[in-house]
Amino acid sequence: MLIQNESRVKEYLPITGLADFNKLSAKLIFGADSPAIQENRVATVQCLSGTGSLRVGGEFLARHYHERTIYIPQPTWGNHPKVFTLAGLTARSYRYYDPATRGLDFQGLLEDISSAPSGAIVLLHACAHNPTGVDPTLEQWEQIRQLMRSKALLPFFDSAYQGFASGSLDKDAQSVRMFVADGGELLMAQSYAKNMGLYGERVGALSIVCGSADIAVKVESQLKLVIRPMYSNPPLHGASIVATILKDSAMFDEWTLELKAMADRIISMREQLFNALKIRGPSVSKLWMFNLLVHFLLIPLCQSVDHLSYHAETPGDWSHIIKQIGMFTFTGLNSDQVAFMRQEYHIYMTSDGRISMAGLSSRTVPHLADAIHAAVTKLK
Ligand code: IK2
Repeated sequence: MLIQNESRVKEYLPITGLADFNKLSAKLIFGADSPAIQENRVATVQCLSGTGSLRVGGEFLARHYHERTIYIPQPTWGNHPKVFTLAGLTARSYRYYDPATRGLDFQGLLEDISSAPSGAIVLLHACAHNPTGVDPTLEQWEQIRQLMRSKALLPFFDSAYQGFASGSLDKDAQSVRMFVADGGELLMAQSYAKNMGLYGERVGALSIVCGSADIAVKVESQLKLVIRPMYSNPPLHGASIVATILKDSAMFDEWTLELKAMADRIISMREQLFNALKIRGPSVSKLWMFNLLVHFLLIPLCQSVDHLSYHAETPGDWSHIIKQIGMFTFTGLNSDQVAFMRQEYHIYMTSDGRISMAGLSSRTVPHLADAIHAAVTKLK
């Protein structure tokens, strides 16, 4: 549609980007009925994807906010500390992931956030935490919200995966909307890289929810002063794609269906990998033949075959693979095991053991399960 529209031009956008895109992006994350939007308390600027939104938000805070420390989860996306430090903030970490349970270290998180100085900034992954795939429950989010508001801590949400965690755009925005509903201030960095597949278009948005419409106007004006010397104005094409889709109800519906299909496929990959690890031992084709043999020959002979251990489970508890959320699984493999898998199986992942579930297919799951099985049995 965009290419065929001959009236389209390639003029510069305003410093704050495409107005329609900004409005629709705020609506997408905060909800159509968001009180903050209705009261004009949101200043939104189009930025260079999620990274650019974090950087502009970081520089704005370093210039104008009274507290320059930002608390980021441990672990987090590797770029976070660099983005915020170069923006002029001091990055500290709060406990997030518990390697023992491969789940959330909720107690550690609450303790660390409680001991942050009043007014400090806290970076929160809105959903599908990268790299762990571990998200707080809604009840835990509520506790985090209460604690942060009671200490006047400033939430800075990073939403790089809206729609990818549950398959529902609204569900994946619930954490953010809880904080907006209490009327307090927050920053929000949005990326369309993953959920619209617009990686290279570099399209995202920074929204600052303010205390009043008057403050939002001033904040927007100051954001322009951050952006103008940084990159002057943002790129046009990606934002036009997003605005076109968000504006058109038929295209929007089609997009949400595709998102759901993507999220469901990722969930199915998690189940397939988990099941493959449970039955690992002989290779899948051999196992399949073995299963046939067991079912057709041995079962009639031996009714207690269910108790026979005819296939070896991969050692360890792998239930985190199906419990974790979103695109990434934090496997719990150590760096030696990761190196072994690279060397022996040509499987490539970050050295912290993170794999992208989106990169897996039914065809490649058995190879990965073989490699994990070999790695954890050979290298403890
Ligand atoms: N924030 C988080 C939490 C992200 O995961 C990302 C994207 N990461 O990309 C995959 C990887 O390198 O691990 C971003 C922000 C920023 O993404 P972008 O600038 O592409 O929108």
